[in-house]
Amino acid sequence: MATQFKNLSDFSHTTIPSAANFRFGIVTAQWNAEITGVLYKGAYDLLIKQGAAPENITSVLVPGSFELVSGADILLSKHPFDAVICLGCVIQGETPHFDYICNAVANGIANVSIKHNKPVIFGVLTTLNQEQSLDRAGGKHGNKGDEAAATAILMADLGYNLETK
Ligand code: RBF
Repeated sequence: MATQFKNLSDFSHTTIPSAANFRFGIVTAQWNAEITGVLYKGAYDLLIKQGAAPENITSVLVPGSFELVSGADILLSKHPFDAVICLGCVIQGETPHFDYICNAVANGIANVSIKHNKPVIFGVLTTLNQEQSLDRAGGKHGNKGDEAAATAILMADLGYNLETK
């Protein structure tokens, strides 16, 4: 697995800019809530740590990862967020249609991003079992939520820098 040798909360290879000027949406799936709750806390806390104002972060819940796509679409239809973070956890052993869900979510998130011309971040764990998810939700491989928030800030900053040039 790609993250086996990488800690998802280690950003020493890159500089994360200030998030102070940006508005973020966070869409979190309630399926596997004990894991997605940790992803959410990681993402929210990192945005705040990088200077985002709490009133500039809008958080919504959706039932499962499949609904992350429409959740992000609804958010971006209502407000001009600088980036939207989608958080979910799909576990293969418990999901017979694992491949369909993962493909639909990945393609759906990419399509919503293109539709709105805004970064929509794939903060979805797709693992073989619960242990692998726990390892990436504040466990030995860090927190995918941290990584998703860092990516959101980097992408929001990219858009901002291009606009102001
Ligand atoms: N949603 C997830 O976010 N993660 C899962 O691991 C997951 N497993 C599912 C397993 C089954 C058998 C079913 C029926 C749904 C599952 N879902 C899961 C929910 C899915 O993303 C979606 O919310 C529902 O299928 C309703 O469209």
